[in-house]
Amino acid sequence: GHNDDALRTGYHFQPPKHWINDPNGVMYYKGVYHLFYQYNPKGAVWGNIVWAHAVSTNLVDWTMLPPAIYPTAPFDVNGCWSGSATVFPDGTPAIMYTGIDGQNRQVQNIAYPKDLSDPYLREWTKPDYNPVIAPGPGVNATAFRDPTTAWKGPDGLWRLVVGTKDNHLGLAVLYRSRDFKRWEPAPRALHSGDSGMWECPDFYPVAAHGVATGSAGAGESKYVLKVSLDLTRFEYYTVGEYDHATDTYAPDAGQRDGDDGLRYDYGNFYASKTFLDTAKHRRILWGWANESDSTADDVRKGWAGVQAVPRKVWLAPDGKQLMQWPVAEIESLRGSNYVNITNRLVKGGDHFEVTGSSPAQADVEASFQVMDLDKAEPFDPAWKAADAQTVCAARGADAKGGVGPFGLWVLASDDLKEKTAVFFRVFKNGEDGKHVVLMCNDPSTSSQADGLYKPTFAGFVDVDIAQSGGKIPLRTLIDHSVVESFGAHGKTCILSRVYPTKAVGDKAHLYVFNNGESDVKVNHLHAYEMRSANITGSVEQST
Ligand code: DQQ
Repeated sequence: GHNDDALRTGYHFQPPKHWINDPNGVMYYKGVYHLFYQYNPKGAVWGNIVWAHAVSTNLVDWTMLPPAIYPTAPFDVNGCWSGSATVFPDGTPAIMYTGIDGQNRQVQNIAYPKDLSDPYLREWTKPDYNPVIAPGPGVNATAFRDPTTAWKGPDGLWRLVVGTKDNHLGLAVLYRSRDFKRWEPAPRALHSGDSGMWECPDFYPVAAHGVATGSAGAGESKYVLKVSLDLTRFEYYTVGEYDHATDTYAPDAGQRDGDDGLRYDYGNFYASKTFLDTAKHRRILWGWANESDSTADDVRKGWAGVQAVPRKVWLAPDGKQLMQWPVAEIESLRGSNYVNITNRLVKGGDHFEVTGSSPAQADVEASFQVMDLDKAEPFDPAWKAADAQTVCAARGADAKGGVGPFGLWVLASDDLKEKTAVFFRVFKNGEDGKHVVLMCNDPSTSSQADGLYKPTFAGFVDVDIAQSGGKIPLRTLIDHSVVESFGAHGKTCILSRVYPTKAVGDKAHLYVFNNGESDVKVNHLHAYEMRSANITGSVEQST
């Protein structure tokens, strides 16, 4: 039989059944975190899209609520697609979302809470003056969607961005408003790029020190623009400057733009959205992880899609990339069942099992140390950022190397026929003598089931491993069918969906492996069993 229920997540957000995709309208309002998300109330495939709703006081435990926004009017009769929340200076929120209207045009609508005294903001009202932004002349009405959170400029006007395309040119088009009701297109797009339709744009000031105020005046002079590329189904971001005079954004010099650029996550992570947590002065990122089994599997399972754990995001000290880390609240789920390993050497070609925790639902933090960096193989200077995946796919976790592959086998069966490898590989650049670190996720042996999509995922890790004495840290969140990893304190992240048939529940094992020539020392490894999040309430609309 199938292990469908055993593959459901214990602490990654998912509703009891049916299809979910993009996180929407994420916000913090009067002590409550809100997560809305794209949801099909009728099945485990995309369709009939509404905004389902869940609330939490700790970003870990959730109360499920009935859909907050669903088709009711000509301006959204064919679907309520993605959008964002804006919290006004007086503390009250509004939602902007894309409605699919009676002519199947994509239009932007506004919704307000019906009752501000309801702490959960269960019901939302759509004013009759919707849509507030319709596709104007020259705008592709079937590619005009996903409004961002709005921000107020120095001139007092509100601004927001909508994703669109003009042939192959992806665009983040800007609209401005004095009253949040009448919106005018700006003469120029905020930014554009030759990468096809830009879905789910996100634009925000970013804090260098990890204390976000959301105000560009408060030392957050750098901005981040993220877009989700419909063509590749990957997301890219740049760090740059926002010129208020021209209302345009430009990536900093040296930032790779387009599909060779930086990604929040080099794995299965899409349609993400951030919000400012004014309670804890941090910016939090939500992203959707699709299934990588077949549609038939999803229909049989009755569910599809999860949200990645909410991640804190901030600017790396060098200002060149973002850092991400699971919100600290997730650690409250760490159980008493816990393993601690220190200073254990793993010789080239060896592996050992980490016993004593429950590794199907776990949080593993480790620091590895390469003992002989001189064993690093030469790095081909022609390899670009986009090639990390090609390199890791060509030289998977079982291919012997000089330094690495070393790391974890997670969700492994006792005979090791099933295992997902999360690992590092270190090369040496002949030109400048610098080491190049790759982080990879190889699910090619994750399951003995057929019909699964098992791509190798990989990204470069921008660290000086020689400077750190050969050390590289890794954190991996394991949750039955989710493997979500953070390399080098959150410089490189990879989420992967896997569907073991044997390495399930208490049959799952955790190993450390080293298939490189150089020995590797596990400086420390903490493996915590994770309790399940407390999920209450119901997504069902009461009748
Ligand atoms: N999903 C939504 C769209 C968005 C896409 C529809 C991204 O609004 O562009 O469910 O996954």
